[in-house]
Amino acid sequence: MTGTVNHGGQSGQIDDVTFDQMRQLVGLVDHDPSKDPFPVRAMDAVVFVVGNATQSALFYQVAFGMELVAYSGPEHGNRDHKAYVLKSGSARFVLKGAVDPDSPLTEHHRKHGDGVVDLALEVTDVDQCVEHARAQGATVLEEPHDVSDDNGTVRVAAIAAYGETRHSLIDRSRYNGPYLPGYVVRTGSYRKPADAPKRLFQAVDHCVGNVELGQMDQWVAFYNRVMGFVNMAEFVGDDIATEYSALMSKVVANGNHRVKFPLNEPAVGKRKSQIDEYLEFYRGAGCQHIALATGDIVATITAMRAAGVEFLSTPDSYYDDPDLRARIGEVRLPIETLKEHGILVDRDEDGYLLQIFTKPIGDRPTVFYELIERHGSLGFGKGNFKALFEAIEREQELRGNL
Ligand code: TYF
Ligand code: FE
Repeated sequence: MTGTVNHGGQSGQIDDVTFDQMRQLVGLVDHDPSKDPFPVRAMDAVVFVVGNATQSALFYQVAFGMELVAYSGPEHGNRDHKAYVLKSGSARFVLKGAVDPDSPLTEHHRKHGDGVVDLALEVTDVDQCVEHARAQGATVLEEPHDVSDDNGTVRVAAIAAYGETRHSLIDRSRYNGPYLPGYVVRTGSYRKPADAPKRLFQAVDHCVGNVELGQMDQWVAFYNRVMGFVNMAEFVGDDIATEYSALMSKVVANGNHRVKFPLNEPAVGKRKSQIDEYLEFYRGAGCQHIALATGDIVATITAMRAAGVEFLSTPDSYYDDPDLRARIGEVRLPIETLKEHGILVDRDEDGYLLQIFTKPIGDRPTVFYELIERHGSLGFGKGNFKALFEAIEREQELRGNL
Protein backbone atom coordinates (compact mmCIF):
# COMPACT_ATOMS: atom_id res chain seq x y z
CA MET A 1 0.00 0.00 0.00
CA THR A 2 2.76 2.37 1.01
CA GLY A 3 4.50 2.58 -2.35
CA THR A 4 1.37 3.31 -4.35
CA VAL A 5 -0.35 5.70 -2.01
CA ASN A 6 -1.76 8.76 -3.68
CA HIS A 7 -0.71 11.84 -1.82
CA GLY A 8 -1.74 14.71 -4.03
CA GLY A 9 1.21 14.67 -6.36
CA GLN A 10 3.73 15.13 -3.57
CA SER A 11 7.14 13.68 -4.31
CA GLY A 12 8.45 10.74 -2.29
CA GLN A 13 10.76 13.01 -0.36
CA ILE A 14 9.51 16.03 1.57
CA ASP A 15 12.41 18.20 2.75
CA ASP A 16 14.50 15.19 3.82
CA VAL A 17 11.51 13.46 5.35
CA THR A 18 10.31 10.44 3.35
CA PHE A 19 6.63 10.04 2.64
CA ASP A 20 6.52 6.97 4.88
CA GLN A 21 8.06 8.94 7.72
CA MET A 22 5.49 11.66 7.10
CA ARG A 23 2.68 9.09 7.19
CA GLN A 24 3.84 8.07 10.65
CA LEU A 25 4.69 11.57 11.84
CA VAL A 26 1.39 13.28 11.12
CA GLY A 27 -0.94 10.30 10.60
CA LEU A 28 -1.76 10.29 6.87
CA VAL A 29 -4.59 8.39 5.20
CA ASP A 30 -5.12 7.50 1.51
CA HIS A 31 -6.90 10.05 -0.64
CA ASP A 32 -7.60 10.64 -4.32
CA PRO A 33 -7.07 14.36 -5.02
CA SER A 34 -8.62 14.12 -8.52
CA LYS A 35 -12.10 14.10 -6.95
CA ASP A 36 -11.28 16.86 -4.48
CA PRO A 37 -12.88 20.29 -5.20
CA PHE A 38 -10.08 22.05 -3.29
CA PRO A 39 -6.95 19.86 -3.39
CA VAL A 40 -4.50 20.87 -0.64
CA ARG A 41 -1.02 19.35 -0.70
CA ALA A 42 0.32 20.57 2.63
CA MET A 43 0.79 23.51 4.95
CA ASP A 44 2.93 26.01 3.06
CA ALA A 45 3.81 28.17 6.04
CA VAL A 46 2.61 29.44 9.38
CA VAL A 47 2.96 33.22 9.14
CA PHE A 48 3.24 35.25 12.36
CA VAL A 49 3.08 38.94 13.07
CA VAL A 50 5.34 39.65 16.04
CA GLY A 51 6.56 42.71 17.95
CA ASN A 52 10.20 42.08 17.10
CA ALA A 53 10.83 39.67 14.23
CA THR A 54 14.60 40.08 14.50
CA GLN A 55 14.58 38.75 18.07
CA SER A 56 11.83 36.14 17.47
CA ALA A 57 13.89 34.72 14.60
CA LEU A 58 16.68 34.10 17.07
CA PHE A 59 14.25 32.52 19.58
CA TYR A 60 13.05 30.00 17.00
CA GLN A 61 16.63 29.13 16.08
CA VAL A 62 17.88 28.79 19.66
CA ALA A 63 14.81 27.29 21.37
CA PHE A 64 13.07 25.44 18.52
CA GLY A 65 16.23 24.42 16.62
CA MET A 66 14.91 25.97 13.41
CA GLU A 67 17.09 27.09 10.55
CA LEU A 68 16.96 30.59 9.09
CA VAL A 69 16.62 30.22 5.30
CA ALA A 70 15.26 33.46 3.85
CA TYR A 71 14.68 37.12 4.56
CA SER A 72 12.91 40.20 3.23
CA GLY A 73 13.53 43.71 4.56
CA PRO A 74 14.60 47.30 3.91
CA GLU A 75 18.05 46.23 2.64
CA HIS A 76 16.27 44.55 -0.27
CA GLY A 77 13.54 47.09 -1.01
CA ASN A 78 10.90 46.08 1.58
CA ARG A 79 10.67 49.26 3.63
CA ASP A 80 7.45 48.20 5.41
CA HIS A 81 8.64 45.27 7.52
CA LYS A 82 11.25 42.63 8.14
CA ALA A 83 10.32 39.01 7.49
CA TYR A 84 12.41 36.00 8.53
CA VAL A 85 11.72 32.52 7.15
CA LEU A 86 12.67 29.52 9.30
CA LYS A 87 12.47 25.81 8.55
CA SER A 88 12.53 22.52 10.44
CA GLY A 89 11.98 19.54 8.14
CA SER A 90 8.85 20.34 6.15
CA ALA A 91 7.65 22.96 8.68
CA ARG A 92 8.07 26.58 7.62
CA PHE A 93 7.50 29.58 9.90
CA VAL A 94 7.53 33.18 8.65
CA LEU A 95 7.98 35.96 11.22
CA LYS A 96 6.98 39.50 10.27
CA GLY A 97 7.65 42.65 12.27
CA ALA A 98 6.95 46.26 11.29
CA VAL A 99 9.81 48.59 10.36
CA ASP A 100 7.62 51.49 9.23
CA PRO A 101 5.55 52.73 12.21
CA ASP A 102 2.65 53.12 9.78
CA SER A 103 2.87 49.51 8.59
CA PRO A 104 -0.49 47.68 8.78
CA LEU A 105 1.40 45.08 10.86
CA THR A 106 1.63 47.62 13.69
CA GLU A 107 -2.15 47.71 14.13
CA HIS A 108 -2.35 43.91 13.88
CA HIS A 109 0.21 43.60 16.63
CA ARG A 110 -1.38 46.25 18.84
CA LYS A 111 -4.64 44.36 18.73
CA HIS A 112 -3.57 40.71 18.78
CA GLY A 113 -0.04 40.72 20.16
CA ASP A 114 2.30 38.08 18.71
CA GLY A 115 0.09 35.75 16.71
CA VAL A 116 -0.67 33.85 13.54
CA VAL A 117 -1.92 35.97 10.66
CA ASP A 118 -1.83 33.33 7.92
CA LEU A 119 -2.09 29.54 7.79
CA ALA A 120 -0.79 29.35 4.23
CA LEU A 121 -1.61 26.25 2.19
CA GLU A 122 0.23 24.74 -0.73
CA VAL A 123 -2.33 23.88 -3.41
CA THR A 124 -2.02 22.40 -6.88
CA ASP A 125 -4.35 24.88 -8.60
CA VAL A 126 -4.86 28.29 -6.99
CA ASP A 127 -7.48 29.42 -9.52
CA GLN A 128 -9.57 26.26 -9.13
CA CYS A 129 -9.51 26.60 -5.33
CA VAL A 130 -10.52 30.26 -5.38
CA GLU A 131 -13.29 29.62 -7.87
CA HIS A 132 -14.68 26.85 -5.69
CA ALA A 133 -14.26 28.89 -2.48
CA ARG A 134 -16.02 31.91 -3.98
CA ALA A 135 -18.92 29.79 -5.25
CA GLN A 136 -19.28 28.45 -1.70
CA GLY A 137 -19.44 31.93 -0.22
CA ALA A 138 -15.85 32.47 0.98
CA THR A 139 -14.42 35.98 1.25
CA VAL A 140 -11.60 36.29 -1.29
CA LEU A 141 -9.02 38.67 0.24
CA GLU A 142 -6.55 38.43 -2.64
CA GLU A 143 -7.46 37.38 -6.17
CA PRO A 144 -5.16 34.83 -7.85
CA HIS A 145 -2.08 36.53 -9.28
CA ASP A 146 1.52 35.77 -10.21
CA VAL A 147 4.50 37.12 -8.29
CA SER A 148 7.91 36.75 -9.94
CA ASP A 149 11.60 37.37 -9.54
CA ASP A 150 14.81 35.81 -10.92
CA ASN A 151 13.92 32.53 -9.17
CA GLY A 152 10.65 32.09 -11.01
CA THR A 153 6.95 32.65 -10.49
CA VAL A 154 4.57 31.81 -7.64
CA ARG A 155 0.80 31.95 -8.03
CA VAL A 156 -0.89 33.30 -4.90
CA ALA A 157 -4.37 34.10 -3.60
CA ALA A 158 -5.91 34.41 -0.13
CA ILE A 159 -9.24 33.68 1.49
CA ALA A 160 -10.51 34.80 4.89
CA ALA A 161 -10.70 32.36 7.81
CA TYR A 162 -11.72 32.91 11.47
CA GLY A 163 -11.03 36.31 13.04
CA GLU A 164 -8.30 38.15 11.18
CA THR A 165 -6.63 34.90 10.15
CA ARG A 166 -6.32 34.07 6.46
CA HIS A 167 -5.41 31.14 4.28
CA SER A 168 -3.03 32.12 1.54
CA LEU A 169 -3.13 29.61 -1.32
CA ILE A 170 0.26 29.03 -2.87
CA ASP A 171 1.41 27.22 -6.01
CA ARG A 172 5.20 27.28 -6.02
CA SER A 173 5.67 24.65 -8.78
CA ARG A 174 7.23 27.24 -11.15
CA TYR A 175 9.54 28.73 -8.49
CA ASN A 176 12.96 27.70 -7.28
CA GLY A 177 13.93 30.26 -4.66
CA PRO A 178 14.14 30.34 -0.86
CA TYR A 179 10.48 31.25 -0.07
CA LEU A 180 8.61 33.73 -2.27
CA PRO A 181 9.70 36.21 -4.94
CA GLY A 182 11.27 39.20 -3.21
CA TYR A 183 12.88 37.11 -0.48
CA VAL A 184 16.63 36.47 -0.46
CA VAL A 185 18.54 33.49 0.88
CA ARG A 186 19.73 34.15 4.40
CA THR A 187 21.36 31.89 6.94
CA GLY A 188 21.77 32.59 10.64
CA SER A 189 25.00 33.24 12.47
CA TYR A 190 23.70 31.31 15.49
CA ARG A 191 25.54 28.01 16.01
CA LYS A 192 23.70 25.36 17.95
CA PRO A 193 25.45 23.15 20.51
CA ALA A 194 27.52 20.36 18.96
CA ASP A 195 25.41 17.67 20.65
CA ALA A 196 22.04 19.14 19.55
CA PRO A 197 19.75 16.92 17.44
CA LYS A 198 19.78 17.71 13.70
CA ARG A 199 16.28 19.11 14.08
CA LEU A 200 13.73 19.19 16.88
CA PHE A 201 10.62 18.59 14.76
CA GLN A 202 9.88 17.45 11.23
CA ALA A 203 6.44 18.82 10.36
CA VAL A 204 3.41 20.81 11.46
CA ASP A 205 0.88 18.23 12.68
CA HIS A 206 -2.12 20.48 13.32
CA CYS A 207 -3.08 24.12 13.88
CA VAL A 208 -5.91 24.84 16.30
CA GLY A 209 -8.32 27.75 15.97
CA ASN A 210 -10.25 29.31 18.85
CA VAL A 211 -13.55 30.86 17.78
CA GLU A 212 -16.28 32.69 19.67
CA LEU A 213 -19.10 30.98 21.56
CA GLY A 214 -21.56 29.39 19.15
CA GLN A 215 -19.28 29.79 16.09
CA MET A 216 -17.56 26.40 16.01
CA ASP A 217 -20.13 24.58 13.88
CA GLN A 218 -20.19 27.42 11.37
CA TRP A 219 -16.44 27.18 10.95
CA VAL A 220 -16.58 23.41 10.66
CA ALA A 221 -19.19 23.91 7.91
CA PHE A 222 -16.92 26.52 6.27
CA TYR A 223 -14.02 24.06 6.04
CA ASN A 224 -16.40 21.31 4.79
CA ARG A 225 -18.10 23.42 2.15
CA VAL A 226 -15.45 25.91 1.04
CA MET A 227 -12.30 23.79 1.33
CA GLY A 228 -13.64 20.24 1.00
CA PHE A 229 -12.21 19.31 4.41
CA VAL A 230 -13.60 16.22 6.14
CA ASN A 231 -14.61 15.85 9.78
CA MET A 232 -12.34 13.72 11.92
CA ALA A 233 -13.82 11.47 14.56
CA GLU A 234 -12.34 13.27 17.52
CA PHE A 235 -14.46 15.90 19.19
CA VAL A 236 -15.20 17.14 22.67
CA GLY A 237 -18.92 16.79 23.26
CA ASP A 238 -21.13 18.45 25.81
CA ASP A 239 -20.36 15.84 28.46
CA ILE A 240 -16.62 16.54 28.55
CA ALA A 241 -17.21 20.24 27.98
CA THR A 242 -19.31 20.77 31.07
CA GLU A 243 -17.41 18.35 33.26
CA TYR A 244 -13.93 19.84 33.07
CA SER A 245 -12.73 21.17 29.74
CA ALA A 246 -14.90 24.30 29.46
CA LEU A 247 -14.57 23.99 25.69
CA MET A 248 -16.09 22.25 22.71
CA SER A 249 -13.83 21.01 19.93
CA LYS A 250 -14.20 19.48 16.47
CA VAL A 251 -11.51 18.59 13.97
CA VAL A 252 -11.47 19.08 10.19
CA ALA A 253 -8.74 17.81 7.84
CA ASN A 254 -7.88 17.85 4.17
CA GLY A 255 -8.34 14.62 2.20
CA ASN A 256 -5.13 12.85 3.25
CA HIS A 257 -5.09 14.42 6.77
CA ARG A 258 -1.78 16.15 6.13
CA VAL A 259 -3.49 19.41 7.16
CA LYS A 260 -5.58 19.18 10.34
CA PHE A 261 -7.44 22.08 11.92
CA PRO A 262 -9.15 21.45 15.27
CA LEU A 263 -11.61 24.24 16.15
CA ASN A 264 -12.51 25.15 19.73
CA GLU A 265 -15.24 27.31 21.18
CA PRO A 266 -15.77 28.14 24.85
CA ALA A 267 -18.35 26.14 26.79
CA VAL A 268 -20.42 27.85 29.42
CA GLY A 269 -19.55 26.27 32.73
CA LYS A 270 -18.75 26.94 36.32
CA ARG A 271 -15.56 28.77 35.51
CA LYS A 272 -14.18 31.03 32.82
CA SER A 273 -13.07 28.92 29.89
CA GLN A 274 -9.42 28.91 28.77
CA ILE A 275 -10.90 29.72 25.36
CA ASP A 276 -12.52 32.88 26.78
CA GLU A 277 -9.17 33.90 28.20
CA TYR A 278 -7.62 33.49 24.76
CA LEU A 279 -10.42 35.39 23.00
CA GLU A 280 -10.14 38.24 25.50
CA PHE A 281 -6.38 38.65 25.14
CA TYR A 282 -6.24 37.97 21.41
CA ARG A 283 -9.20 40.31 20.90
CA GLY A 284 -11.15 37.76 18.93
CA ALA A 285 -10.83 34.44 17.14
CA GLY A 286 -7.38 33.22 16.19
CA CYS A 287 -4.86 30.41 16.13
CA GLN A 288 -4.40 28.94 19.62
CA HIS A 289 -1.76 26.25 19.26
CA ILE A 290 0.43 24.64 16.69
CA ALA A 291 1.36 21.00 17.12
CA LEU A 292 4.80 20.02 15.88
CA ALA A 293 5.49 16.41 14.92
CA THR A 294 8.68 14.87 16.25
CA GLY A 295 10.10 11.36 16.00
CA ASP A 296 11.90 11.68 19.35
CA ILE A 297 9.88 13.70 21.84
CA VAL A 298 12.39 13.17 24.68
CA ALA A 299 15.29 14.60 22.67
CA THR A 300 13.10 17.52 21.55
CA ILE A 301 11.88 18.35 25.06
CA THR A 302 15.39 18.03 26.46
CA ALA A 303 16.82 20.47 23.90
CA MET A 304 13.95 22.94 24.26
CA ARG A 305 14.06 22.86 28.09
CA ALA A 306 17.83 23.45 27.98
CA ALA A 307 17.12 26.54 25.87
CA GLY A 308 14.62 27.82 28.44
CA VAL A 309 11.25 26.78 26.98
CA GLU A 310 8.69 26.10 29.73
CA PHE A 311 6.19 23.25 29.52
CA LEU A 312 2.95 22.67 31.38
CA SER A 313 3.61 20.36 34.28
CA THR A 314 1.76 17.10 34.73
CA PRO A 315 1.07 16.04 38.33
CA ASP A 316 2.69 12.83 39.63
CA SER A 317 -0.80 11.42 40.14
CA TYR A 318 -1.14 11.09 36.32
CA TYR A 319 1.75 8.59 36.28
CA ASP A 320 0.98 6.95 39.61
CA ASP A 321 -2.60 6.15 38.54
CA PRO A 322 -2.88 2.33 38.65
CA ASP A 323 -5.16 2.44 35.57
CA LEU A 324 -2.58 4.24 33.40
CA ARG A 325 -0.72 1.10 32.36
CA ALA A 326 -3.96 -0.66 31.38
CA ARG A 327 -5.11 2.38 29.42
CA ILE A 328 -1.91 2.95 27.42
CA GLY A 329 -0.59 -0.62 27.07
CA GLU A 330 2.99 -1.01 25.81
CA VAL A 331 4.62 2.24 24.71
CA ARG A 332 8.22 2.79 23.66
CA LEU A 333 9.22 4.64 26.84
CA PRO A 334 9.04 3.48 30.47
CA ILE A 335 6.50 5.32 32.61
CA GLU A 336 9.39 6.72 34.71
CA THR A 337 10.74 8.46 31.60
CA LEU A 338 7.31 9.85 30.73
CA LYS A 339 7.04 11.13 34.30
CA GLU A 340 10.52 12.62 34.35
CA HIS A 341 9.72 14.74 31.28
CA GLY A 342 6.00 15.35 31.92
CA ILE A 343 4.99 13.58 28.70
CA LEU A 344 1.31 12.68 28.26
CA VAL A 345 0.33 9.46 26.52
CA ASP A 346 -2.92 8.35 24.90
CA ARG A 347 -4.01 5.25 23.03
CA ASP A 348 -6.91 4.62 20.66
CA GLU A 349 -7.90 1.84 18.26
CA ASP A 350 -5.15 2.80 15.76
CA GLY A 351 -2.20 3.15 18.11
CA TYR A 352 -0.79 5.63 20.58
CA LEU A 353 0.66 9.11 20.79
CA LEU A 354 2.98 11.00 23.12
CA GLN A 355 2.42 14.73 23.62
CA ILE A 356 3.38 17.74 25.72
CA PHE A 357 2.36 21.40 25.73
CA THR A 358 4.40 24.56 26.26
CA LYS A 359 3.19 27.49 28.30
CA PRO A 360 2.16 30.50 26.17
CA ILE A 361 5.28 31.61 24.28
CA GLY A 362 4.59 35.34 24.19
CA ASP A 363 3.50 38.01 26.64
CA ARG A 364 -0.22 37.38 26.29
CA PRO A 365 -1.91 34.11 27.37
CA THR A 366 -2.66 33.20 23.76
CA VAL A 367 -0.43 31.17 21.46
CA PHE A 368 1.35 28.02 22.64
CA TYR A 369 2.90 24.88 21.12
CA GLU A 370 2.37 21.16 21.36
CA LEU A 371 4.95 18.49 20.58
CA ILE A 372 3.48 15.24 19.35
CA GLU A 373 5.06 11.85 18.60
CA ARG A 374 2.55 9.61 16.84
CA HIS A 375 2.70 5.82 16.80
CA GLY A 376 -0.33 4.94 14.70
CA SER A 377 -2.86 7.06 16.56
CA LEU A 378 -4.67 9.56 14.35
CA GLY A 379 -6.20 11.31 17.37
CA PHE A 380 -5.39 14.37 19.45
CA GLY A 381 -4.98 12.90 22.92
CA LYS A 382 -8.58 12.77 24.06
CA GLY A 383 -7.63 10.60 27.04
CA ASN A 384 -5.39 13.43 28.26
CA PHE A 385 -7.95 16.21 28.04
CA LYS A 386 -8.75 16.10 31.77
CA ALA A 387 -5.10 16.24 32.93
CA LEU A 388 -4.26 18.80 30.26
CA PHE A 389 -7.14 21.15 30.93
CA GLU A 390 -6.47 21.00 34.67
CA ALA A 391 -2.85 21.98 33.98
CA ILE A 392 -3.98 24.85 31.74
CA GLU A 393 -6.42 26.02 34.40
CA ARG A 394 -3.69 26.03 37.07
CA GLU A 395 -1.78 28.50 34.89
CA GLN A 396 -4.92 30.49 34.14
CA GLU A 397 -5.52 30.84 37.88
CA LEU A 398 -1.95 32.07 38.47
CA ARG A 399 -2.59 34.77 35.87
CA GLY A 400 -5.74 35.82 37.70
CA ASN A 401 -7.98 34.88 34.77
CA LEU A 402 -10.06 32.09 36.22
O1 TYF B 1 -5.43 19.78 19.48
C1 TYF B 1 -6.04 19.20 20.35
O2 TYF B 1 -7.22 18.92 20.24
C2 TYF B 1 -5.29 18.75 21.57
C3 TYF B 1 -5.97 19.06 22.86
O3 TYF B 1 -7.37 24.22 24.36
C4 TYF B 1 -6.27 20.46 23.17
O4 TYF B 1 -4.02 19.26 21.54
C5 TYF B 1 -7.53 20.95 22.89
C6 TYF B 1 -7.89 22.21 23.29
C7 TYF B 1 -6.99 23.01 23.97
C8 TYF B 1 -5.71 22.55 24.23
C9 TYF B 1 -5.37 21.29 23.80
FE1 FE C 1 -3.35 19.80 19.71
